[in-house]
Amino acid sequence: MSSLFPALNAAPDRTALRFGDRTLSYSQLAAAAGETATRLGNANRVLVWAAPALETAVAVVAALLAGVPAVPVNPRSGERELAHIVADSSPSLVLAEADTPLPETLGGLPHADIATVAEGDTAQWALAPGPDPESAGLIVYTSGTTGPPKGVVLSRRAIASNLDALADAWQWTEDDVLVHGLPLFHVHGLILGVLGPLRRGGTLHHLGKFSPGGVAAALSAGGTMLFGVPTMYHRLAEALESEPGLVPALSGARLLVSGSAPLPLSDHERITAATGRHVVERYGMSETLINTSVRADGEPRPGTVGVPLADVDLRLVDESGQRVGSGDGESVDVVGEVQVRGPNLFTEYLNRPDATTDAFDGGWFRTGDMATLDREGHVRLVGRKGTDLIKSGGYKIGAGEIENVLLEHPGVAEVAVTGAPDPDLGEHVVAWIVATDPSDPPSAEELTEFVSAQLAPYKRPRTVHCLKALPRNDMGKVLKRDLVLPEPGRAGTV
Ligand code: MLC
Ligand code: AMP
Repeated sequence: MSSLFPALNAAPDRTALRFGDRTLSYSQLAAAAGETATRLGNANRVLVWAAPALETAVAVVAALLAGVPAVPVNPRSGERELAHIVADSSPSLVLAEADTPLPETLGGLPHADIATVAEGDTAQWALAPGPDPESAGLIVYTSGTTGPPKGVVLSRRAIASNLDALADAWQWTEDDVLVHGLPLFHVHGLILGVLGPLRRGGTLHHLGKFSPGGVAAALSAGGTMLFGVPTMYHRLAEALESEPGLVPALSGARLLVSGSAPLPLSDHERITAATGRHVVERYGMSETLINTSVRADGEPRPGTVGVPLADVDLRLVDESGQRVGSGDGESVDVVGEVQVRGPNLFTEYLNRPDATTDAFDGGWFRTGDMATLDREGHVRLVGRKGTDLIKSGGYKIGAGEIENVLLEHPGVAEVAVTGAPDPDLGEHVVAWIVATDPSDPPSAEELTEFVSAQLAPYKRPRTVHCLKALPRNDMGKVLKRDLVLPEPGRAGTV
């Protein structure tokens, strides 16, 4: 296969990465990644401690050059999810920035520092022909409705073809400077946000941590594209008047892209009214990378996620498995589940053959997202099939994972976790509990801390309600759709 990153050789002097004041040109990145690749030895898989730092980008490029599948992990993972990822992916070693204190949960795995300069001659790495395109490039963990997160195996072919399809949709070139402050352990921030600019031979300017001021400064300093989750665009919309320089910075950008969750029309409208720019929405998933997008050369379509990318087949299917909403005449605007097919799809869930089989309908991947198609084929997402997945700040959170942790608290007899609408986060996590001793229920703080010891901070319940009983159907299944407050702030302990 040709190289995933031709610019490592072809554009040695161009800036590849900027994190704060630290930059690496393509030749410096080739040297640093080559040195890091040398440290991988015969690793079968490598866990990358994916802090929002330049080192994470170097480590992932190194693993891809060496043909060693990389497993990026959130450095703020809780003990339980980290232990699960280590046991499930059985990496040979951990790559982390020098002097990073690594938790005991890593169980004494060998580790190597990520190099930022070459110590020996590392030129061969960037020149070597890549391994088999069907081989695994990255394994990204994503929450499901129940149980622990699943490892989504993404081939080098899926990554390369999807980034090239996005370049076509967004007219993304080596002249682009991409700005974002996304985390580097998911598809959005890492694959699109780091590997995307590097595949084009352009530049990534990462903010370290998202803030409207950081966005204003980076776009004013030459940024041409911005990536963010809707919470980030909401915060930009809120800051349009107060943040100096933000309006001209956004107005001057070539492309503003939102994804990972729905961007409310009110935020679209506020940003467009102030800046004259339309935010472009695209729709993806860990398992599929990006399926659809509003095109840079197309009409702005707020409220839709655009059209399928080149090579992506998309169809809507009803409950009985029949195709609906083909966009022809009467089936326009009929709701169905989105199914997709194409070179963008993942290979499998690691160690989960049954889950992999269940995820497919023939060659089509069942996304679980519900949508309609309009007459021109634009996709409008309208919700999800189940209630057990929550999107908060663009993070996917499985209700079952949090319920399992809370059930281990001695003060909790029963629990259901749901997502409640939130103007900033899209949804926030709510726990509904029945206390073991109703006269002495555990406090919300105690339960939140209990969860945060086991899971990443963003999975903590923001609200806890104590009920006498959970609403259940005749089969005993909790009726989550009935778990809504009659009036804001009325029921239970918060
Ligand atoms: C959270 N916090 C709590 C809490 N819950 N504190 C007390 N009680 C609770 N119940 C703390 C957190 O630890 C954190 O602390 C702070 O509150 C904020 O939590 P947060 O949830 O991280 O929010 P915030 O920092 O405000 O960040 C918002 C955000 C972030 C938008 C920057 O959510 C984010 O980076 N989202 C991106 C998600 C993403 O990349 N998704 C892509 C998935 S891929 P502290 O100490 O940190 O301040 C995908 C495919 C596709 O979906 O299509 O792209
Ligand atoms: P993840 O598994 O974290 O990759 O999340 C994938 C899910 O995010 C999808 O199945 C959708 O439900 C949601 N999603 C991604 N992009 C969008 C978007 N632009 N609008 C609405 N939902 C989105």
